[in-house]
Amino acid sequence: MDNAGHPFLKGVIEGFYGRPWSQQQRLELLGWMQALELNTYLYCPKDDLKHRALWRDCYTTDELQGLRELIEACRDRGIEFLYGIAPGLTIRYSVDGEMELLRARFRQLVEAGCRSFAILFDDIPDEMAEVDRAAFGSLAKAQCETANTIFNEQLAKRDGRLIFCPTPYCQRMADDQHGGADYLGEVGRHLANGIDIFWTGPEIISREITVESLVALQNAVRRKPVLWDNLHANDYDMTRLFLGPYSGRPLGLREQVAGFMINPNCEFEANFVALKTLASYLGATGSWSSRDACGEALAAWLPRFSTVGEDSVTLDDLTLLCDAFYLPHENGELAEQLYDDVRWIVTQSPGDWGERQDRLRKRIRQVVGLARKLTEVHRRELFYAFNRQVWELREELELIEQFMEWKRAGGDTATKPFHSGNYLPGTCRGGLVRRLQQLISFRADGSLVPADE
Ligand code: GDL
Repeated sequence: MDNAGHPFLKGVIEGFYGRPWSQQQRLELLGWMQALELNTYLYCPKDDLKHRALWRDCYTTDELQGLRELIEACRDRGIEFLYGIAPGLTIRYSVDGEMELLRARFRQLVEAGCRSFAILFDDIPDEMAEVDRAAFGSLAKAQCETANTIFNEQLAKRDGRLIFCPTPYCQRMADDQHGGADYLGEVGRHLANGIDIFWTGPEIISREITVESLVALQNAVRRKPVLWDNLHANDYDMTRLFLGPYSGRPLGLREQVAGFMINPNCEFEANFVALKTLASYLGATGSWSSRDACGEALAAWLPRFSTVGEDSVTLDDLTLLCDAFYLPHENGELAEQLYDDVRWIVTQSPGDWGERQDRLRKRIRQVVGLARKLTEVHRRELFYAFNRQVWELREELELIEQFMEWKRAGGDTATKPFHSGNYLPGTCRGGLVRRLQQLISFRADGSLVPADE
């Protein structure tokens, strides 16, 4: 096992689909990272055309200037800047001209001051052109040789780092033999020792990552992987937002990897808790609680929510916001309680509501108040980051509140249906996607349920 004595990577990947962060947001990110002692930033926004679709073209002088500014800003803050390129959609591995174009791009970035890189072969078709198969035998070998050539020619002598993202980058893909039989074994054998590899865990979005799973992986790839952690990524479902803490990774995992890099929410401002709790996890000694770390992160985040109005966002408001948009597989405590109360009130008769009705009413009013306060936040990007989701939550809760009052006043859906003026057919909850979702849904175990079942 060899990770070539490189420093342990702790940081952020700008690696999601969708609108990349702005330059100003990136500079802000670097400030947060420096304060949190996170040491690595990887630039690889999927929808920067030159990162993937136009990987063959060099950057223009203007574009390069933006990257140069980031490289310098990283250097000033003691952060390693990594530039990521993803040629896998269209590259012909065996064609000399292709290698030349790749070399030119690396050279351009090296000249701009970048010394570390990532070459990404994720999310590409699981197939190879015949010429490539004839030349290399397998996709893994073609990709490894491409990475080795660049590394040996341009990076090794500069003490530059290269991270390789395999085509099967999680255990489920490897088990499905995505990328070919024994892809990871081939990577272990062919990828140069000094090159690192990315891994997202058992799944693309891994709820938990165990020490044992990584020991098995290390045996295949013959090095410790760098975690590409998608726990907070929301590009696959933009109706959601993940404001909860880093979690589901035991402290012992830190010895089994060469670094932790998170690829978080597309909305830059939504990532403060993710970053701060990652830093807290990485610095923890003895025991560590993700919920406690979350509380600390929210307290540190609160001043960012100053408003133009008299009414300020409170820590309890922020906890409610965070709990309502927590993690992919988990709601926060307050959201779980709110959900239980709503379920009870919707399904039981008012005589059995007990103390739940007051608690729920208070929470609904709090969400309505929070939605209003957020519209008054000075930092507009912060407000825009949540507006869509908070708006939707408020709408649903106000509907529930109306339904609750109607039920309490003796309303009975069996005799006289409830109507809300805000929910006219075809407006809220309308559109093709919602209708498709009603035709096909999923059980809790992930199995599919067609509408007529
Ligand atoms: C992926 C993509 C990543 C995306 C994430 C979440 C990797 C290595 N690649 O598969 O760009 O943001 O899922 O949708 O994770």
